[in-house]
Amino acid sequence: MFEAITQKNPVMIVGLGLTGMACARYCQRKQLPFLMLDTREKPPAALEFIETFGAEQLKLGGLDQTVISTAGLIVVSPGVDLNTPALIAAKEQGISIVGDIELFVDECSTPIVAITGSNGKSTVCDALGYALNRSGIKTLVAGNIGTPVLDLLLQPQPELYVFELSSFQLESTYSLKAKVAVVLNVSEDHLDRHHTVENYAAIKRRIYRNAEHAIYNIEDSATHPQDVSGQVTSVGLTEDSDWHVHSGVDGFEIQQKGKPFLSENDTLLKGAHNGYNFAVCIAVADALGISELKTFCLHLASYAGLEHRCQRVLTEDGIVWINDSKATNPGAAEAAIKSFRSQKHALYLIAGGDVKGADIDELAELIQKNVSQCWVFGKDAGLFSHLLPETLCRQVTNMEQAVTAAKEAANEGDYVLLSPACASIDMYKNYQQRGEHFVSLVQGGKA
Ligand code: UMA
Ligand code: ADP
Repeated sequence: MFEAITQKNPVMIVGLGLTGMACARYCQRKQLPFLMLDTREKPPAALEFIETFGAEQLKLGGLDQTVISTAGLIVVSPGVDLNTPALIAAKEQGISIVGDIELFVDECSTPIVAITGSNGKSTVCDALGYALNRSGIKTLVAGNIGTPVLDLLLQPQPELYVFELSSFQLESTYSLKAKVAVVLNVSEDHLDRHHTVENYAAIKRRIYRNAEHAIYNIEDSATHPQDVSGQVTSVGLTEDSDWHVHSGVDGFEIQQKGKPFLSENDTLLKGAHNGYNFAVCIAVADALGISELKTFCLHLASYAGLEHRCQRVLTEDGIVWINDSKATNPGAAEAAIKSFRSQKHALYLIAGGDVKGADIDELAELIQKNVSQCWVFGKDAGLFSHLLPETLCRQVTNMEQAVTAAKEAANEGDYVLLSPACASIDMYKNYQQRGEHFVSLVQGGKA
């Protein structure tokens, strides 16, 4: 991969974010000459880059085709579209274009569990890391969840890596040979970049290439592996799946051939979608050959989950406020509504933001059947109010107005769910900031 790199034909790192900084550190460690390029005039990490590597290696404000054409290798950040004209031209010229995951797998032969899907990636990766480490298997978790994989090479090698991989990362990865590869589910997301859901799903399924063991969702045909030579395991709600998420009056129970392994009564994390997530974790542990699966399940039971994913907000008003700000696509919001709908209490919803080209018809139907009132704001709020009756769906200008309205409407015992179905980027820095804003308004008393 590095044959063409010289002082005159350096590595060109495209995108000065977390990944770009990790790539620059990697090149410096390997003494590879490199330039950093970013389309933005002022990418957030510019100062940090200049302080660490100097300003000469930095080119901001666009991808100059003449500069790029001299690259010995191009390393793209996940946020950079491979269909950018300068990158298409470089590819036609024969310059290799890879992402950070490709650099990592070229360097490191420690087994990797690779997880992708539209929803549940971070929860599954984090829960796996939690339960595997407690089961005595030294595991490091990284990738789309937040830590760039190349920075792991600075740490002592573990026994196992668990990588969360986005479609953006899989698009620039060619040589991954995962020990276990999983596609959790596919629902509409990132269509502004991948254009069709078929294309998006095909990119996700790339994770199965050369995998020793593929795990898929039996109910979701877009996750089914095709032409894999390794072992294959199914997880799902139907009894004929290898790992079956049985749904009963007390919630989920995870079974293998009718034998129970873990039930919702015992887990800190609730909801049918988390039953599925845990079943995948157990299937992964089984595929890894962990003999003490019952002990592994006990660890899963004590896993408390990540912030901003169907997280209960502590309040004294008797209303159950749920922060699900990480629901950045319709599929995630649908899972939250299904988890919290009930005959016993009213369910209120706060949604909206940037829907990234996804279709919200099914979500609208679910809202109509299960939600007493919803408030929407942000870039694509109009899409919701177009599909839903005015009495059910009110367009507001911001989170303050939505929380104020919810406080007026909800009574003790009712649920108010922030599950936006949209990215936050039109009004917030990220989903964390949106979630924190919601929590502060809910807890602050005054919205
Ligand atoms: N950008 C430009 N010009 C550039 C380069 C980037 O405008 O030249 C923009 C991108 O369009 C994007 C932003 O800058 O909006 C950041 O992109 P990046 O690839 O530089 O981001 P990093 O800081 O390197 O973070 C990336 C992942 N970001 C994306 O995929 C957009 C992080 O996932 C990941 O945690 C990190 O690498 C470490 O591996 C975040 C994410 O939003 C959480 N992922 C998407 C998702 O989960 O839905 C896929
Ligand atoms: P990802 O990393 O894929 O974005 P997260 O675990 O961060 O996944 O969860 C993102 C959103 O998806 C949250 O709103 C969460 O409640 C929801 N979610 C988690 N697991 C699932 C699942 N298996 N199916 C549908 N939605 C899910």
